[in-house]
Amino acid sequence: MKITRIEAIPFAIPYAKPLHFASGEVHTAEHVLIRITTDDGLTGVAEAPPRPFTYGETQGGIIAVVDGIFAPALLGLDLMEREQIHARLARTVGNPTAKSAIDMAIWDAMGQALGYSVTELLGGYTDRMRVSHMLGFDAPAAMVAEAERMRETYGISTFKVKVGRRPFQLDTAVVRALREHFGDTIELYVDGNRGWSASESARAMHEMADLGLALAEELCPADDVLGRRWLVQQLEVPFVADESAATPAEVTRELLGGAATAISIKTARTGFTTSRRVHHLAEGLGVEVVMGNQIDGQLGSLASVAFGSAFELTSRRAGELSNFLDMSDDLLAEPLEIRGGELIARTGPGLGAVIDPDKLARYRQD
Ligand code: MUC
Ligand code: MG
Repeated sequence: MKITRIEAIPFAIPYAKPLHFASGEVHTAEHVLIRITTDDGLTGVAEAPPRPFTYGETQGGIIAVVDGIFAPALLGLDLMEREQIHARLARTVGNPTAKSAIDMAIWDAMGQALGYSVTELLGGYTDRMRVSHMLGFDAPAAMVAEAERMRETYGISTFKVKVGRRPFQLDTAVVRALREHFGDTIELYVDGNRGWSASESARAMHEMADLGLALAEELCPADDVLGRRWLVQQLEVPFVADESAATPAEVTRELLGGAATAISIKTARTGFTTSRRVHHLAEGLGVEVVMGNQIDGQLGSLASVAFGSAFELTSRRAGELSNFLDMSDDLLAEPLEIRGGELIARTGPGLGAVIDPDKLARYRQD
Protein backbone atom coordinates (compact mmCIF):
# COMPACT_ATOMS: atom_id res chain seq x y z
CA MET A 1 0.00 0.00 0.00
CA LYS A 2 2.83 2.38 -0.85
CA ILE A 3 2.01 5.76 -2.38
CA THR A 4 3.40 5.84 -5.92
CA ARG A 5 1.69 8.91 -7.39
CA ILE A 6 -0.07 12.07 -6.18
CA GLU A 7 -1.84 14.09 -8.88
CA ALA A 8 -3.33 17.57 -8.50
CA ILE A 9 -5.83 18.09 -11.32
CA PRO A 10 -7.46 21.54 -11.67
CA PHE A 11 -11.07 21.65 -12.79
CA ALA A 12 -13.68 24.39 -13.18
CA ILE A 13 -17.46 23.99 -13.04
CA PRO A 14 -19.73 27.07 -13.15
CA TYR A 15 -22.32 27.70 -10.47
CA ALA A 16 -25.92 27.76 -11.66
CA LYS A 17 -26.60 29.97 -8.63
CA PRO A 18 -23.52 31.94 -7.46
CA LEU A 19 -23.16 32.33 -3.68
CA HIS A 20 -22.56 35.79 -2.16
CA PHE A 21 -21.47 36.31 1.43
CA ALA A 22 -19.62 38.90 3.53
CA SER A 23 -16.08 37.76 2.74
CA GLY A 24 -16.52 36.98 -0.97
CA GLU A 25 -18.53 35.26 -3.68
CA VAL A 26 -18.21 32.20 -5.89
CA HIS A 27 -19.28 32.01 -9.53
CA THR A 28 -17.20 29.03 -10.67
CA ALA A 29 -15.95 26.09 -8.63
CA GLU A 30 -12.27 26.30 -9.55
CA HIS A 31 -11.24 23.31 -7.46
CA VAL A 32 -8.49 20.71 -7.54
CA LEU A 33 -9.03 16.96 -7.71
CA ILE A 34 -6.39 15.11 -5.72
CA ARG A 35 -5.79 11.55 -6.91
CA ILE A 36 -3.47 9.20 -5.05
CA THR A 37 -2.28 5.91 -6.53
CA THR A 38 -0.64 3.04 -4.66
CA ASP A 39 1.70 0.28 -5.81
CA ASP A 40 -1.11 -2.27 -5.45
CA GLY A 41 -3.35 -0.39 -7.87
CA LEU A 42 -5.63 1.52 -5.48
CA THR A 43 -6.79 5.05 -6.29
CA GLY A 44 -8.01 7.46 -3.62
CA VAL A 45 -9.66 10.77 -4.49
CA ALA A 46 -10.60 14.01 -2.75
CA GLU A 47 -11.48 17.58 -3.59
CA ALA A 48 -9.57 20.75 -2.63
CA PRO A 49 -11.64 23.95 -2.88
CA PRO A 50 -9.26 26.94 -2.80
CA ARG A 51 -10.71 29.90 -0.92
CA PRO A 52 -8.40 32.88 -1.48
CA PHE A 53 -10.59 35.10 0.71
CA THR A 54 -10.50 32.67 3.63
CA TYR A 55 -7.17 30.81 3.62
CA GLY A 56 -5.18 32.54 0.86
CA GLU A 57 -4.97 29.41 -1.30
CA THR A 58 -5.54 29.50 -5.07
CA GLN A 59 -6.01 26.73 -7.62
CA GLY A 60 -2.51 27.33 -9.01
CA GLY A 61 -1.03 27.51 -5.52
CA ILE A 62 -2.54 24.16 -4.55
CA ILE A 63 -1.09 22.50 -7.63
CA ALA A 64 2.31 24.07 -6.98
CA VAL A 65 2.49 23.01 -3.33
CA VAL A 66 1.26 19.47 -4.08
CA ASP A 67 3.60 18.93 -7.04
CA GLY A 68 6.57 20.76 -5.54
CA ILE A 69 6.46 19.91 -1.84
CA PHE A 70 3.82 17.43 -0.67
CA ALA A 71 4.09 14.76 -3.37
CA PRO A 72 7.91 14.45 -3.10
CA ALA A 73 7.58 14.31 0.72
CA LEU A 74 5.04 11.48 0.68
CA LEU A 75 5.94 9.23 -2.26
CA GLY A 76 7.03 5.79 -1.06
CA LEU A 77 5.25 5.99 2.30
CA ASP A 78 2.70 3.31 3.18
CA LEU A 79 -0.94 4.44 3.54
CA MET A 80 -0.87 3.21 7.14
CA GLU A 81 2.04 5.44 8.15
CA ARG A 82 -0.53 8.04 9.01
CA GLU A 83 1.33 10.00 11.68
CA GLN A 84 4.41 10.12 9.45
CA ILE A 85 2.28 11.47 6.61
CA HIS A 86 0.69 14.00 8.98
CA ALA A 87 4.09 15.13 10.28
CA ARG A 88 5.52 15.58 6.78
CA LEU A 89 2.52 17.66 5.67
CA ALA A 90 2.74 19.70 8.89
CA ARG A 91 6.32 20.77 8.08
CA THR A 92 4.75 23.29 5.68
CA VAL A 93 2.60 25.99 7.27
CA GLY A 94 -0.79 26.96 5.81
CA ASN A 95 -2.16 25.30 2.66
CA PRO A 96 -5.05 23.72 4.57
CA THR A 97 -7.20 22.51 1.67
CA ALA A 98 -4.22 21.07 -0.23
CA LYS A 99 -3.11 19.09 2.84
CA SER A 100 -6.66 18.04 3.67
CA ALA A 101 -7.43 16.71 0.20
CA ILE A 102 -4.26 14.61 0.29
CA ASP A 103 -5.22 13.30 3.71
CA MET A 104 -8.77 12.43 2.59
CA ALA A 105 -7.61 10.73 -0.61
CA ILE A 106 -5.30 8.59 1.56
CA TRP A 107 -8.22 7.61 3.82
CA ASP A 108 -10.26 6.79 0.70
CA ALA A 109 -7.55 4.45 -0.55
CA MET A 110 -7.05 3.01 2.94
CA GLY A 111 -10.76 2.20 3.21
CA GLN A 112 -10.63 0.46 -0.15
CA ALA A 113 -7.62 -1.57 0.97
CA LEU A 114 -9.27 -2.62 4.24
CA GLY A 115 -12.80 -3.09 2.85
CA TYR A 116 -14.46 -0.52 5.12
CA SER A 117 -16.12 2.82 4.48
CA VAL A 118 -14.36 5.93 5.79
CA THR A 119 -17.28 6.43 8.20
CA GLU A 120 -16.72 2.96 9.63
CA LEU A 121 -12.99 3.51 9.92
CA LEU A 122 -13.48 6.84 11.71
CA GLY A 123 -16.16 5.82 14.18
CA GLY A 124 -19.21 4.30 12.49
CA TYR A 125 -21.78 6.09 14.66
CA THR A 126 -24.51 6.37 11.99
CA ASP A 127 -24.87 6.39 8.21
CA ARG A 128 -26.51 9.77 7.58
CA MET A 129 -26.90 13.40 8.53
CA ARG A 130 -29.67 15.92 8.41
CA VAL A 131 -28.83 18.66 5.92
CA SER A 132 -28.58 22.39 6.54
CA HIS A 133 -28.72 24.64 3.46
CA MET A 134 -26.78 27.89 3.22
CA LEU A 135 -28.67 30.90 1.86
CA GLY A 136 -26.45 33.55 0.22
CA PHE A 137 -27.14 37.29 0.09
CA ASP A 138 -30.29 38.35 -1.72
CA ALA A 139 -33.51 40.22 -1.08
CA PRO A 140 -35.81 38.79 1.62
CA ALA A 141 -38.45 37.50 -0.80
CA ALA A 142 -35.86 35.74 -2.98
CA MET A 143 -34.25 34.07 0.05
CA VAL A 144 -37.64 32.92 1.34
CA ALA A 145 -38.44 31.51 -2.12
CA GLU A 146 -35.09 29.70 -2.21
CA ALA A 147 -35.67 28.19 1.24
CA GLU A 148 -39.16 27.12 0.16
CA ARG A 149 -37.71 25.44 -2.94
CA MET A 150 -35.14 23.60 -0.81
CA ARG A 151 -37.82 22.42 1.57
CA GLU A 152 -40.21 21.33 -1.18
CA THR A 153 -37.59 19.61 -3.33
CA TYR A 154 -35.22 18.13 -0.76
CA GLY A 155 -37.10 18.23 2.53
CA ILE A 156 -34.46 20.53 4.07
CA SER A 157 -35.71 22.38 7.15
CA THR A 158 -32.49 23.86 8.58
CA PHE A 159 -31.04 27.01 7.03
CA LYS A 160 -27.87 28.98 7.63
CA VAL A 161 -28.47 32.58 6.58
CA LYS A 162 -25.49 34.58 5.39
CA VAL A 163 -25.34 37.93 7.16
CA GLY A 164 -22.69 40.63 7.60
CA ARG A 165 -23.96 43.29 5.18
CA ARG A 166 -24.21 46.97 6.03
CA PRO A 167 -26.52 48.28 7.25
CA PHE A 168 -27.23 45.15 9.28
CA GLN A 169 -30.96 45.68 8.83
CA LEU A 170 -30.55 44.26 5.29
CA ASP A 171 -29.89 40.91 6.93
CA THR A 172 -32.15 41.06 9.94
CA ALA A 173 -35.04 41.72 7.51
CA VAL A 174 -34.20 38.44 5.75
CA VAL A 175 -34.13 36.40 8.95
CA ARG A 176 -37.41 37.98 10.06
CA ALA A 177 -39.02 37.23 6.68
CA LEU A 178 -37.91 33.60 6.89
CA ARG A 179 -39.25 33.17 10.42
CA GLU A 180 -42.54 34.87 9.55
CA HIS A 181 -43.00 32.71 6.46
CA PHE A 182 -42.06 29.34 7.96
CA GLY A 183 -42.91 29.85 11.65
CA ASP A 184 -41.35 27.21 13.89
CA THR A 185 -41.15 24.61 11.13
CA ILE A 186 -37.55 25.51 10.28
CA GLU A 187 -34.32 25.89 12.23
CA LEU A 188 -32.36 29.08 11.53
CA TYR A 189 -28.87 30.32 12.31
CA VAL A 190 -26.66 33.07 10.93
CA ASP A 191 -23.09 33.37 9.62
CA GLY A 192 -21.45 36.80 9.28
CA ASN A 193 -18.08 35.83 7.77
CA ARG A 194 -16.56 38.65 9.87
CA GLY A 195 -18.61 41.31 8.06
CA TRP A 196 -19.81 43.24 11.10
CA SER A 197 -18.05 44.93 13.99
CA ALA A 198 -18.70 43.54 17.46
CA SER A 199 -21.14 46.34 18.22
CA GLU A 200 -23.04 45.90 14.95
CA SER A 201 -23.23 42.19 15.71
CA ALA A 202 -24.62 42.88 19.18
CA ARG A 203 -27.25 45.25 17.81
CA ALA A 204 -28.24 42.82 15.05
CA MET A 205 -28.50 39.88 17.47
CA HIS A 206 -30.53 42.04 19.85
CA GLU A 207 -32.90 42.93 17.03
CA MET A 208 -33.27 39.23 16.14
CA ALA A 209 -33.71 38.13 19.77
CA ASP A 210 -37.32 37.07 19.15
CA LEU A 211 -36.50 34.99 16.03
CA GLY A 212 -35.33 31.82 17.74
CA LEU A 213 -31.86 31.59 16.22
CA ALA A 214 -30.01 28.38 17.08
CA LEU A 215 -26.44 29.64 16.54
CA ALA A 216 -24.41 32.63 15.40
CA GLU A 217 -21.17 32.14 13.42
CA GLU A 218 -18.17 34.48 12.86
CA LEU A 219 -20.26 37.65 13.04
CA CYS A 220 -17.16 39.81 13.61
CA PRO A 221 -13.41 39.16 13.26
CA ALA A 222 -11.69 37.09 15.95
CA ASP A 223 -8.79 39.53 15.60
CA ASP A 224 -11.00 42.14 17.30
CA VAL A 225 -9.99 40.26 20.41
CA LEU A 226 -11.73 42.10 23.22
CA GLY A 227 -14.72 43.17 21.13
CA ARG A 228 -15.37 39.60 20.10
CA ARG A 229 -15.07 38.32 23.67
CA TRP A 230 -17.46 41.05 24.80
CA LEU A 231 -19.94 39.98 22.11
CA VAL A 232 -19.74 36.25 22.77
CA GLN A 233 -20.27 36.73 26.51
CA GLN A 234 -23.57 38.50 26.02
CA LEU A 235 -25.14 36.13 23.48
CA GLU A 236 -27.77 33.61 24.47
CA VAL A 237 -26.84 31.17 21.69
CA PRO A 238 -23.57 29.34 20.95
CA PHE A 239 -21.13 31.42 18.92
CA VAL A 240 -19.49 29.25 16.25
CA ALA A 241 -15.85 29.79 15.28
CA ASP A 242 -15.39 28.90 11.61
CA GLU A 243 -12.53 30.50 9.66
CA SER A 244 -10.97 31.82 12.89
CA ALA A 245 -10.41 28.25 14.15
CA ALA A 246 -8.98 26.25 11.27
CA THR A 247 -6.45 24.21 13.29
CA PRO A 248 -6.64 22.41 16.66
CA ALA A 249 -4.42 25.12 18.17
CA GLU A 250 -6.71 27.89 16.91
CA VAL A 251 -9.73 25.99 18.19
CA THR A 252 -8.11 25.81 21.63
CA ARG A 253 -7.15 29.48 21.59
CA GLU A 254 -10.55 30.73 20.44
CA LEU A 255 -12.47 28.61 22.94
CA LEU A 256 -10.23 29.24 25.94
CA GLY A 257 -9.98 32.93 25.05
CA GLY A 258 -13.76 33.28 25.13
CA ALA A 259 -13.98 34.18 21.42
CA ALA A 260 -16.27 31.25 20.60
CA THR A 261 -18.46 28.67 22.30
CA ALA A 262 -18.89 26.20 19.41
CA ILE A 263 -16.78 24.98 16.49
CA SER A 264 -17.35 24.44 12.78
CA ILE A 265 -15.56 21.35 11.51
CA LYS A 266 -14.81 21.42 7.79
CA THR A 267 -13.17 18.38 6.27
CA ALA A 268 -12.09 20.61 3.36
CA ARG A 269 -9.61 22.36 5.68
CA THR A 270 -8.79 19.71 8.30
CA GLY A 271 -9.21 16.51 6.28
CA PHE A 272 -10.16 13.40 8.25
CA THR A 273 -7.04 13.17 10.40
CA THR A 274 -7.11 16.69 11.81
CA SER A 275 -10.93 16.92 11.85
CA ARG A 276 -10.83 13.92 14.16
CA ARG A 277 -8.44 15.79 16.43
CA VAL A 278 -10.72 18.85 16.38
CA HIS A 279 -13.70 16.61 17.16
CA HIS A 280 -11.95 15.04 20.15
CA LEU A 281 -10.88 18.46 21.35
CA ALA A 282 -14.45 19.80 21.15
CA GLU A 283 -15.74 16.70 22.90
CA GLY A 284 -13.15 17.04 25.65
CA LEU A 285 -13.86 20.72 26.15
CA GLY A 286 -17.61 20.14 26.04
CA VAL A 287 -18.60 22.37 23.13
CA GLU A 288 -21.00 21.78 20.28
CA VAL A 289 -19.86 21.37 16.70
CA VAL A 290 -21.38 21.98 13.28
CA MET A 291 -20.22 20.18 10.16
CA GLY A 292 -19.53 23.18 7.93
CA ASN A 293 -19.25 23.60 4.18
CA GLN A 294 -16.32 25.16 2.37
CA ILE A 295 -18.60 25.56 -0.67
CA ASP A 296 -17.64 22.01 -1.60
CA GLY A 297 -18.61 20.09 -4.70
CA GLN A 298 -20.13 16.62 -4.41
CA LEU A 299 -16.85 14.88 -3.63
CA GLY A 300 -16.16 17.34 -0.80
CA SER A 301 -19.72 16.99 0.48
CA LEU A 302 -19.39 13.22 0.42
CA ALA A 303 -16.29 13.59 2.58
CA SER A 304 -18.15 15.87 5.02
CA VAL A 305 -21.04 13.46 5.45
CA ALA A 306 -18.61 10.54 5.77
CA PHE A 307 -16.92 12.31 8.67
CA GLY A 308 -20.04 13.82 10.23
CA SER A 309 -21.84 10.45 10.34
CA ALA A 310 -18.93 8.81 12.11
CA PHE A 311 -19.47 10.48 15.52
CA GLU A 312 -22.42 11.24 17.77
CA LEU A 313 -21.31 14.84 18.36
CA THR A 314 -20.90 15.71 14.69
CA SER A 315 -24.16 14.07 13.60
CA ARG A 316 -26.27 15.71 16.29
CA ARG A 317 -26.88 18.89 14.34
CA ALA A 318 -27.76 19.25 10.67
CA GLY A 319 -24.57 19.41 8.57
CA GLU A 320 -23.96 21.95 5.81
CA LEU A 321 -23.94 19.48 2.94
CA SER A 322 -25.94 21.03 0.13
CA ASN A 323 -23.90 23.78 -1.56
CA PHE A 324 -23.30 21.42 -4.47
CA LEU A 325 -26.97 21.87 -5.38
CA ASP A 326 -26.04 25.35 -6.63
CA MET A 327 -23.47 23.97 -9.11
CA SER A 328 -24.32 23.40 -12.78
CA ASP A 329 -22.64 19.94 -12.82
CA ASP A 330 -20.17 17.79 -10.92
CA LEU A 331 -17.56 15.06 -11.32
CA LEU A 332 -19.18 12.12 -9.53
CA ALA A 333 -20.45 9.28 -11.72
CA GLU A 334 -23.26 8.65 -9.25
CA PRO A 335 -24.58 12.02 -8.01
CA LEU A 336 -25.36 12.67 -4.33
CA GLU A 337 -29.04 12.80 -3.51
CA ILE A 338 -30.62 14.65 -0.62
CA ARG A 339 -33.97 13.11 0.29
CA GLY A 340 -36.28 13.87 3.19
CA GLY A 341 -33.75 16.46 4.37
CA GLU A 342 -31.02 13.83 4.80
CA LEU A 343 -27.82 12.83 3.04
CA ILE A 344 -26.61 9.26 3.41
CA ALA A 345 -22.90 8.47 3.66
CA ARG A 346 -21.81 5.90 1.11
CA THR A 347 -21.16 2.38 2.31
CA GLY A 348 -17.73 2.36 0.71
CA PRO A 349 -15.26 0.83 0.61
CA GLY A 350 -13.40 4.10 1.24
CA LEU A 351 -15.44 7.14 0.27
CA GLY A 352 -17.44 5.25 -2.36
CA ALA A 353 -16.68 7.96 -4.93
CA VAL A 354 -16.29 7.17 -8.62
CA ILE A 355 -15.14 10.02 -10.85
CA ASP A 356 -16.90 10.17 -14.22
CA PRO A 357 -14.02 10.19 -16.76
CA ASP A 358 -16.03 12.11 -19.38
CA LYS A 359 -16.93 14.83 -16.92
CA LEU A 360 -13.37 15.10 -15.68
CA ALA A 361 -12.18 15.40 -19.29
CA ARG A 362 -14.77 18.12 -19.93
CA TYR A 363 -13.98 20.24 -16.87
CA ARG A 364 -10.28 19.73 -16.25
CA GLN A 365 -8.13 22.79 -16.85
CA ASP A 366 -4.69 21.26 -17.50
C1 MUC B 1 -19.00 29.48 5.62
O1 MUC B 1 -19.46 28.78 6.52
O2 MUC B 1 -18.46 30.52 5.96
C2 MUC B 1 -18.02 30.92 2.94
C3 MUC B 1 -16.80 31.43 3.20
C4 MUC B 1 -16.03 30.41 3.77
O3 MUC B 1 -14.89 30.46 4.20
O4 MUC B 1 -16.78 29.28 3.87
C5 MUC B 1 -18.04 29.51 3.30
C6 MUC B 1 -19.14 29.07 4.19
MG1 MG C 1 -18.83 30.20 8.15
